[in-house]
Formats: sequence, structure tokens, C-alpha cells
Amino acid sequence: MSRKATILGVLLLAVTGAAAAADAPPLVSDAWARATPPGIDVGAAYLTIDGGSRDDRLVAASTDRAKMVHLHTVEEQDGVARMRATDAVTVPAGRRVTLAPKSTHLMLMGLAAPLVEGQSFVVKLEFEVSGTQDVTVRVRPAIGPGDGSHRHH
Ligand SMILES: [Cu+2]
Repeated sequence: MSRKATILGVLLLAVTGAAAAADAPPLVSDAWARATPPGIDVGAAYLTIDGGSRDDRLVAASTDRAKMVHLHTVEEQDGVARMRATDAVTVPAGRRVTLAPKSTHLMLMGLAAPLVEGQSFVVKLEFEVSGTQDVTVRVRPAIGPGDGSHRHH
């Protein structure tokens, strides 16, 4: 290969690399849920989202394990943390958004069976701009007393 061809190849690589980066969707990691006690048919799942190359919004989620998944935020009112349904979770380009206990979470409504520690299951996330992606949620141990997680009614 001539030196000229090599330089052209490097340039092409750089250009295609840049094009791929321009379309990077949000990157989801550390998806987990609490184990749920028998007889309770709601649970919560949490995850970390690193914003992609464009501003995006998480607008919906679903899983085989539950009838519905709602997006919830937690707001403090008169010293009491209350959950509230929200239409979307904003994921700005290049910024990290964390769904965590006492904060924004995925509410799993109508669990067909309890979430058992050690299990994992797939949740499909729907982003407004970048489309859907499947994430694997791992089930961690149930909360102990004084853990501080809010109750789900
Ligand atoms: Cu909730």
C-alpha cells in the first residue's frame, strides 16, 4: 500500500468513526431491582444512563415480568417522600442520569411472580430519539429495616 493510500485509509476511518459517534445512543449500565416479598406485586428497578451524542428522553419501559412499567420520580412534600408518575426522564447528551432509590425509578406494576435475589430479567427501554434498547436487570437482596427506601403503594 502506498503512503498516500494509507493516509486516505486513516482519514476514512476517522470520518466513519466520527459518524458512528454522532449517532451514539444513551448507554445504560448497572440495572438492578430489589427482591420483592411474596404477595407484593409491585417492585422498582434502577439504572444508570450515560447520555449519548444527542439529547434524549426515556419515555417508556416494559418487561415480561410485570403488566406495566411506569416512570416515577420522588418528591419531598412536607418532609414526606412521595412518588409521582412522570411522562419522561430527560437524558441530556453526554450527561449521566441515575435512577436510584429515593429518586427516579422504574415502577414495575403487576409482577407475575416475586423478584428473587440472583435472578435477572430483561427490560425494554424506549427512548424518544434513539429508539428502544433491552437492558438486563439483576435482582439484589431485599431491603432491610432502615434502608430508607420509600414505600410503594
Ligand atoms: Cu414508584
